[in-house]
Amino acid sequence: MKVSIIGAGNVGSTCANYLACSGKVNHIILIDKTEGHAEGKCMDINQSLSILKNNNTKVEGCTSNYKIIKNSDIIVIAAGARRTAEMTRNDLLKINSKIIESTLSECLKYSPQSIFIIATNPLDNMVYKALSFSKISRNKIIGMAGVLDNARYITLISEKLNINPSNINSLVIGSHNDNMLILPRFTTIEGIPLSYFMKQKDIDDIIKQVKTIGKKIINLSGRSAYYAPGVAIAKIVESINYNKKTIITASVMLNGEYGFKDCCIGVPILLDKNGLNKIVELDLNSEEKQSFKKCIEAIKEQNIHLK
Ligand code: LAC
Repeated sequence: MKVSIIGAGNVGSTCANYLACSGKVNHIILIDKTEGHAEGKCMDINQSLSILKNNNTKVEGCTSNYKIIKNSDIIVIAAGARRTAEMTRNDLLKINSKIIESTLSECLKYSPQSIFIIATNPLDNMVYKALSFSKISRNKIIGMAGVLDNARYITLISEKLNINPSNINSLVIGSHNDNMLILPRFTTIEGIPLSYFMKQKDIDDIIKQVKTIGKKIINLSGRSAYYAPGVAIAKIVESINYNKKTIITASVMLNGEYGFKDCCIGVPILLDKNGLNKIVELDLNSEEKQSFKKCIEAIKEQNIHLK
């Protein structure tokens, strides 16, 4: 399995490091546009592999020469600018849209058959851009956000109740921003509804925290999150690589599901070795439908600026 990661920033290199150290992938390529950056990160990762006595994994770094990604099974796009104080969301949208375009054109030259995982923000718009620009089939472009948002939700529940997070099953769908839909009625602890363990007031408080925890991490650490985002991407890589047939939440193109089309948004999907196998359509209640529609409208409104 060959996995190429474009963008050796914090998210891309955390993902590469996890995939390498866990021994899940045996050939990893890291590419960055800044001279020497990816090469330096790879030296560091390869030294970890020596400590771990892992001789089966090869990690190679390279500056902007995409030839090295030839025949990758999976390509992760973790390249993109971060919003600075003087930038609007639309400025970021336009800058990152151009980065998705230039990165994808290079990737498609050398590895058109790959499955792509997109991690660049604003996530749902960038997945849409990747699909409309590349015109490749929707099953091959998966946006990572839901795994992260679910992990944040699960972590908060687990901390509040002092229960092992692996017991908790949750569902967070919609857009990867404050509009996201956190669905407590689809949240269970070993099959038992969350409401059995927690008062509505505490559930509401956790929902509020999930929506703002990305900002809290920036405020506390001075950087946007990267450990959990990097591992979340790696989990998607692993699920595809081993054809695990897992249900995860990811941003994919709707084609009539949930009553919408021409929009990428977080929904539960069945993931297999070919990427998106199918979208799981939930029977949302009227309030949830309204919130989902609000997400769709906001994403579509932003998509206009991608053109
Ligand atoms: C976050 C960024 C990584 O949610 O999207 O922290």
